[in-house]
Amino acid sequence: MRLGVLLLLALLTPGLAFAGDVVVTVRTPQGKPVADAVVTIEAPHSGPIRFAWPYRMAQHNLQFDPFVLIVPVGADVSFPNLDTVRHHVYSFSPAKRFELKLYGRDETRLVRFDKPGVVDLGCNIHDQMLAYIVVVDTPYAALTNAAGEAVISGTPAGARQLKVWHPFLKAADSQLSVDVSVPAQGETRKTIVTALKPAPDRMRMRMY
Ligand SMILES: [Cu+2]
Repeated sequence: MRLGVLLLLALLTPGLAFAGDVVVTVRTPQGKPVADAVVTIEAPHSGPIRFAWPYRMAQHNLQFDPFVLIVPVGADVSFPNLDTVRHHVYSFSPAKRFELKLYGRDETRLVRFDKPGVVDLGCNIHDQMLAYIVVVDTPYAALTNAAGEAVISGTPAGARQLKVWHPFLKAADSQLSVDVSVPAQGETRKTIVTALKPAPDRMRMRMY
């Protein structure tokens, strides 16, 4: 009887029973870490997708912050203006076309992102302002840190496809795809080596 209950629990919580962590490092052929890369793995999941970070794209010191934001499909993203000047945020991307007409300090707008895809953001007033919202329909997603590392925890075990996207990645659609075998427990490591295109001139204020 007790064994039956345990088996039932294992069946009801496959994610807990057979899931591993995927640790991804993205770097250039010269060995430079690539920060702000979006790493995703497609795998079965149920229930709404929630990430631990805020769904927030601030404007601060005439820049967007963060540079790349991952949100789940259907997320409402806030766009607080922390500057004393006004901004006019827009996107022409197919995944989300919108504009937030001139708005001032401490004002916030909410935008819902209802389609997966990459949304390029700009500001009509400040040309150097550029950022990306990547709308995903998988909970297995993470952004690389300054060391070029991202950890996707609790991924269902099995043969999966891992995708890496970065706005300046030298590949079709700025994306690479590799196979990964996710263990039933513990972690697996993957290193992705990719060249980057030079950042656009208008972004020279950034570190890329
Ligand atoms: Cu602006």
